[in-house]
Amino acid sequence: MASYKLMIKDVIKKADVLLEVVDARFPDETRNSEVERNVERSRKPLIIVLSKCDLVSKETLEKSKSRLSKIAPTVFVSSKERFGTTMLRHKILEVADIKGRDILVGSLGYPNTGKSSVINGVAGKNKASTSSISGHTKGVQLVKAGSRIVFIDTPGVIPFDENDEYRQGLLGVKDATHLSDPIGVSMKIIETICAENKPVLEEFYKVEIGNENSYEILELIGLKANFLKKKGEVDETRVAIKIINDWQKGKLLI
Ligand SMILES: Nc1nc2c(ncn2[C@@H]2O[C@H](COP(=O)(O)OP(=O)(O)OP(=O)(O)O)[C@@H](O)[C@H]2O)c(=O)[nH]1
Ligand SMILES: [Mg+2]
Repeated sequence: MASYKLMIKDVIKKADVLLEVVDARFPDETRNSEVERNVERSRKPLIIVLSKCDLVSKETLEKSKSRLSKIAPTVFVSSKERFGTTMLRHKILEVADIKGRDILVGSLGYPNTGKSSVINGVAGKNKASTSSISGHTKGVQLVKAGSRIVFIDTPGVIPFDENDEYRQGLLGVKDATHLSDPIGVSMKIIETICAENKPVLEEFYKVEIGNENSYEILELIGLKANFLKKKGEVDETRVAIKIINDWQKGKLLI
């Protein structure tokens, strides 16, 4: 799969400014060091966009922002709540040193991170097509966003490792029914939420969490929801699928 590397290089070559769109719920998992290295080599300005910030608490967001700001200017955006898009526009105009023509802004990132939605947020109109199904944007397309800015919308160009189920589950690239290990993925979701904002789990599933590990928490949630098998033990797969669905639908805010 060398074509995606060529596409990334081509977009970096054409653009004046690059956006790396990462999911604010797990910025580290959705950053890509190869993309960042390529942009650095090009000496073009990079802006990290923490997308879907409506799904994350202000505290978590500020922490991520100050951490990522050491790498590149970081802006958080919620296309859903129309938040941060003006800031992003200003940031683009600030970092680009282009006069007398439109600024070309390339948007890069994993599938489903919200690249097209971010572009629409800045453009103010639904010019870039979006979908909850990943891999929605097919070819590279140009989107004019008001005066002075033209975006290059790209498909989720970074391929996942075949074995990278966790990332695919967390990102909603594969839904629960297509994951081979839904229990493992749901445990990863539980771990992520526990590390960031445990009360969210407790309130949403009406459970009390002490020192339990992620598997034990899964069982607690199953017991509370009464997801039991015939012999009375917890139906872990059914609980796991529910947790993954809740997470992918954005019901569990962290
Ligand atoms: N809650 C929330 N959901 C969002 C936000 N932005 C995008 N989404 C959702 O995330 C999903 C993917 O959005 P897209 O903009 O199509 O993502 P993309 O990165 O362009 O995806 P591909 O083109 O498939 O790689 C859609 O279901 C959007 O509704 C946001 O700010 N908040
Ligand atoms: Mg897209």
